[in-house]
Amino acid sequence: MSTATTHVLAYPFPTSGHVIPLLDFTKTLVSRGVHVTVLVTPYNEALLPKNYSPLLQTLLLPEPQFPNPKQNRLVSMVTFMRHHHYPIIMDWAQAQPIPPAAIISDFFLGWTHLLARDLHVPRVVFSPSGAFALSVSYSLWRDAPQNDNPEDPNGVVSFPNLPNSPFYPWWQITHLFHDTERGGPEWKFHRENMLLNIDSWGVVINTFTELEQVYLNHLKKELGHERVFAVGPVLPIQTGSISTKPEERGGNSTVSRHDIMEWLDARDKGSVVYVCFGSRTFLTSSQMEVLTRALEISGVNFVLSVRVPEKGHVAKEHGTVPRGFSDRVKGRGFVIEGWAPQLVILSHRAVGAFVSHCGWNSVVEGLISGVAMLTWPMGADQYTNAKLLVDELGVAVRAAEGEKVIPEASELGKRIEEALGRTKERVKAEMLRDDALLAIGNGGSSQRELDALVKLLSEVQRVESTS
Ligand code: AWU
Repeated sequence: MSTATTHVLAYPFPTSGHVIPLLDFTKTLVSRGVHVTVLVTPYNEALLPKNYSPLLQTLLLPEPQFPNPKQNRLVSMVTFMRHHHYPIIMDWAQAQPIPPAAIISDFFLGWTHLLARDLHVPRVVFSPSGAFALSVSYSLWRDAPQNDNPEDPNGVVSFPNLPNSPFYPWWQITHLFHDTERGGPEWKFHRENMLLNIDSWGVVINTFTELEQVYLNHLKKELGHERVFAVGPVLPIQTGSISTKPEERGGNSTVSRHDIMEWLDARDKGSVVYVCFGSRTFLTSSQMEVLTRALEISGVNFVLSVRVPEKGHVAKEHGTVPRGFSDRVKGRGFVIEGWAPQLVILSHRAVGAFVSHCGWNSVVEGLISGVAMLTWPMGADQYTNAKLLVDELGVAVRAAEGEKVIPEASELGKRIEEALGRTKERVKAEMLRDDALLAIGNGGSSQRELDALVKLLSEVQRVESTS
């Protein structure tokens, strides 16, 4: 199958948790001879490796602006992209000697389904979240279930049409659904984008069949077609191990690789707990207080990575590492205030457990590392991801939930310490790691799904070029 002429557009939503997996996925397409033009903004252009391949090109688009500070930031960004990027992409695509055969775009950019229709090519949704979370999101925005008691944050929202009929207290539903006035312009904008995702030609998900079979089957049934491709984990992995090349995936680390590797090398296998809450979460003061006390009480070796506001960005109220904490844990605690080389840390033999907010990239990275996981979801799809890990897969233990369900520091410290033991969760996590490595190995399920997608896209290209 000739893929050399297959040309696709890859259009990430410009935040780390969405750009990182789509760029990694783009590289797997290029490795199959597909020509990819990545639509980048100046912010995420820096995340692209330089001179990666002649098959990997970029089209630079204007950085989203936020003219109306009162407007929901995500709505503002997507609105800007739709109004300012759409015409540029249209003109550029129509001027190409080999027009793109498809647009692969983040699920926050549902409007690209309309752009693809104008270009007479299929639009493929790229989901940086898993199949369970995508199933919940599609059902939430399509069916718009009511909280049975809107005034009560603990009112239950259930999803009876999904496998295992999940249900959530209202406060765990993505804030995009209930922070914007139901039926108001922002709510409708999100809903329209999500409904356009459902109408799109196909969907690529950073997951693997053995991990989310029931939800992948559910999506195929709901969407009425088989074009649901589980191609993950889409990490920069060499066969059998996670890439530890110095390339700083997702951003420049605040600490040198040498320092963190030297610190980890000096510790026993599986003796370190890694703690990180993704690229967007700021802990509140009370969360930081309980977490740092728990790490002190637990007595474990740990690497704690916490976000600090970027220069010039005033973050909402956030917790800071308590004064004297680093001194009190000297010798067993390594604190990173900024950006950690997460993949490098997780793949180190010394790391045995991972306290995570359950952002989907962190979930996938934790699973491929075979570490026991402790869940502390904070928002977005993370409560669903934690439900999958704890209740359905049994590879994780609940540490806490957002700001509402936080154990005493002594109890949290106990859970952290126990996670380093030979727990049943760890045994299952190691089995799932093996499944993940098989999935992306030669002949694995994710390789087969990716081959099927590339074949379909090359056939679309042929039809397109002869029509
Ligand atoms: P991750 O998905 O773990 O978390 P967020 O950044 O919060 O991602 C969606 O994107 C998630 O499903 C959502 O829940 C939403 C968001 N990283 C790193 O290398 N160093 C750091 O210090 C911190 C993060 C990397 C990490 C991962 C990514 C974070 C898809 O939360 O390895 O790849 O940044 O993504």
